[in-house]
Amino acid sequence: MTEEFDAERVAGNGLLDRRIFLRQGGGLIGAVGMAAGLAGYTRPVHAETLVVPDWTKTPGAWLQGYTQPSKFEGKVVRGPLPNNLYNGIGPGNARTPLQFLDGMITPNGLHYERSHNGIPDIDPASHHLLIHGLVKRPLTFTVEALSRYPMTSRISFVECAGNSGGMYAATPAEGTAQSLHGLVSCAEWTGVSLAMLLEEAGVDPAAKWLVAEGADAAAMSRSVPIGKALDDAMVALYQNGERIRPSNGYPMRLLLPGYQGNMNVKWLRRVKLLREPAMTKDETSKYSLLVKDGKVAQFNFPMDAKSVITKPSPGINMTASGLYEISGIAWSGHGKIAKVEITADGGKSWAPAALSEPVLSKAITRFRLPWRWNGAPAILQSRAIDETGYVQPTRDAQIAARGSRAAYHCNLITSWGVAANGEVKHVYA
Ligand SMILES: Nc1nc2c(c(=O)[nH]1)N[C@H]1C(S)=C(S)[C@@H](COP(=O)(O)O)O[C@H]1N2
Ligand SMILES: [Mo]
Repeated sequence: MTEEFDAERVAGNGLLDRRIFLRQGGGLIGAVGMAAGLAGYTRPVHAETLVVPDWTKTPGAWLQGYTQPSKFEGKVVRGPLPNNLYNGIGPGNARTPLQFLDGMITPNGLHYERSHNGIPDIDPASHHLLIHGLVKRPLTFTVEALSRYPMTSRISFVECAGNSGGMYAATPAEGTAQSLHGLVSCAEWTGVSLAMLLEEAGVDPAAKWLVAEGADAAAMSRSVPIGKALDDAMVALYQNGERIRPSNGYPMRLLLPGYQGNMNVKWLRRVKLLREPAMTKDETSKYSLLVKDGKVAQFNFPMDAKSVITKPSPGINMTASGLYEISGIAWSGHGKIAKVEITADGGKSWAPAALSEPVLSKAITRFRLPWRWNGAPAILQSRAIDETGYVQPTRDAQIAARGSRAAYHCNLITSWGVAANGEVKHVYA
């Protein structure tokens, strides 16, 4: 072993060195893998006859035009869905089942959704995007016209500013990673750079803001600083390679990487360039961060760094003591995730997790760390640090800074309590 570390004791209560998973350097794996007892993942079984199952004995099912997940994955659905108060129309949200997913990408059918007044049934042949206001040439684009422009792709998370709001509550809300944190998802978005379209329209130097408006019955509208619009904003047409789902903005949405989900206007129909922010209903009555003295931080757009452990987590319980992989997701609206640290002793000692490649700016990053659970109660937490050096705050620090009436932009550290019987619950540590 060339490097000096104690694989068994990177941090308290059984956290192991992240490097025991590295594929490179077989020597290290050999030595440390043995030392750490990687064999502990599986239990030896008595030799068993290899049976030939029924599905091997007959030809399988016929082809489908658009495939569906296995019928055995029926629990992997968005939810909990709200009561259907208005006969299936109107406002609602659906959360991503984070605890059942792995990797960094959210499948399209499981992308979270927040729709303020239902999903419009838009015929792409009759949809137009208008760019007007302080421009030299107002322009309208059909879907077909936009589809002829050069496309760019980027993997980006979208997160509702109301996500994790329940973590501000005085007592720990019962829930899962999904119900507590499921208003975040990550997809590869493909579309036309907004800067390119604005350049074609000719931006008047007096334009400092734009207001983006959706074609839904909520007429969702948000003001965006011109700097963001000319930086990495996109009129997205595709989501993970296929046309955007109706629930996520078909046939086009505004993508503002790292900014409040609400500003990523779905069913985009209008971009108007302005001198001042429009002060729309959606940016004045909601989505603002309360600060301690009862004032409001106006126009704080990026979502700060956050992380959550998805495995184990409520509903994804531990079984027998032994070796496990702790895994979860981290993201920051300010850039790349630089580091994720994990504690298994309620914050006394921390170990750095391995970050799965690719680690991309303003995208979900998957982290992993081996843990030898000794079967005793434990408190697991993760904390994300982004490339600006920002550290995800503790619950006490965030509440102290914002007061008890805060509702939005909650990114405090989540604690999962593991009981001796393996059950995992949301706790305050
Ligand atoms: N036109 C329109 N755009 C919208 C909304 C809406 O109701 N109408 N909801 C917003 C909110 S509050 C969020 S969090 C995100 C959700 O995006 P998603 O449903 O694709 O996850 O879209 C935003 N864009
Ligand atoms: Mo939202």
